[in-house]
Amino acid sequence: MSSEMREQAARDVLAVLPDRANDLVRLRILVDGDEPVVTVIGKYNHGKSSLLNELIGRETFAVSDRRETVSLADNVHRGVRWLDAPGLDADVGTADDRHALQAVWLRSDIRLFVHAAKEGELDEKETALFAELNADGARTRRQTFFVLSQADQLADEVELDKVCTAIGKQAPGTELNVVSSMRNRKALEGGKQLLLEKSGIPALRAALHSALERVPQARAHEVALVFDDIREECRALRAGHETTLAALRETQQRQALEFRQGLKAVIEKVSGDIEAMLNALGTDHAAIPDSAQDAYAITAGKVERGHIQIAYSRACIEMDGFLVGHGVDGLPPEQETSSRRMNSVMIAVMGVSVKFRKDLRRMFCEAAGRERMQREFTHYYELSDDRRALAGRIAQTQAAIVAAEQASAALRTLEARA
Ligand SMILES: Nc1nc2c(ncn2[C@@H]2O[C@H](COP(=O)(O)OP(=O)(O)OP(=O)(O)O)[C@@H](O)[C@H]2O)c(=O)[nH]1
Ligand SMILES: [Mg+2]
Repeated sequence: MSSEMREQAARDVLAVLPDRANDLVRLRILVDGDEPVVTVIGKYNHGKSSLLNELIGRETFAVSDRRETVSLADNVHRGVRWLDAPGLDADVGTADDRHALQAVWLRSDIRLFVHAAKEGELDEKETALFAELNADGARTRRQTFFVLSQADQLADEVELDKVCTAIGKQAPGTELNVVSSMRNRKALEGGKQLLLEKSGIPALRAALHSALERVPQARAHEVALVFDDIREECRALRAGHETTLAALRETQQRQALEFRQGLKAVIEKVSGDIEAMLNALGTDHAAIPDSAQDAYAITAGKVERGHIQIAYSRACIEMDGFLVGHGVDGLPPEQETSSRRMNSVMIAVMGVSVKFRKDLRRMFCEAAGRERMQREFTHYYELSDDRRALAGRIAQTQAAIVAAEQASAALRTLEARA
């Protein structure tokens, strides 16, 4: 697979699971399969760089009695990548701290948690970090060694025992690797075998050696684990969207059904009223045009036209009550005119006035007329704000499902490469 494909696949996964960015970086490191990485982690001046130098057997990393390592440094020695990280500052969470932690989480297979013996107990931040490293180790099988460094700075074995007991209480069941880089150096320079052993460095080196042999299995385990996790998260995400979609669609259908049935009932009701009114009328006067003399007189025609208009208005008001209750009021924006009073669904569907019996009959008493009202009001119902918002949420959820499917496919692509 080309790196372009791999990047696209990573983007597809991140599009739906942005919190997985670090996991994808870690996977990439694991899959690339470079040499195992051993890193140090701990507070500054606790002897991390010195420790790495002694383990490697040469002065690779800078050592000093002030805050020294400020950025990551690495060195490959005998098939192992040694990564020196800046010290954590117990008081301020600095950028160096984040950088160091990032390196530990993303790059390391084996972590050396370094704590200077003369400091006694762990502080809160160290305790939390060590617990976190162990919890991660339980999951990923990445190993963490507790290194009690600068042991020569304690007066005697009694002091050392005190410190070990105190730390043992803070981190129960932890094997403490007591070391002194200084003793190791002196022993090597002076050819002193007993001091060399007392430095704890050869023992730690041996323990590291076996740990390094377990790195390939640990990596394979971690690759499978991270893929499983992300795959499961993707699946759960998609399932969540599917549930949401089903609920939204159910609402959409239920609302539409309620609207159609409610509307039908209202139309039947007002049509029945109008039909009864029309049937109660006698001779049709409305169609007889008024003559010029009738301009200021009350004629039978005028009375009837007034009657019809009132019946029509009543029907409209009743239907309007139902429509407004269902969010159908103004015209949809694309259909609005400059006359605000005319921007009503009622007017758009019903017109402004009806004067003649035959028009009322056509509208309310014939199936075709009633069906037209049912159809047109339903049309405007679907264009109402709430219904559009609902349709929009459905479209969004569908898009989210497609994205989740894409992410799953992308993950399979990445897995095939692993
Ligand atoms: N006595 C004694 N001093 C040590 C030992 N290891 C390191 N030191 C001294 O402790 C100081 C700090 O050592 P570094 O190895 O630079 O410590 P570090 O943890 O890498 O420090 P930062 O890079 O600043 O985080 C230096 O002055 C070292 O010489 C040791 O085993 N015994
Ligand atoms: Mg250092």
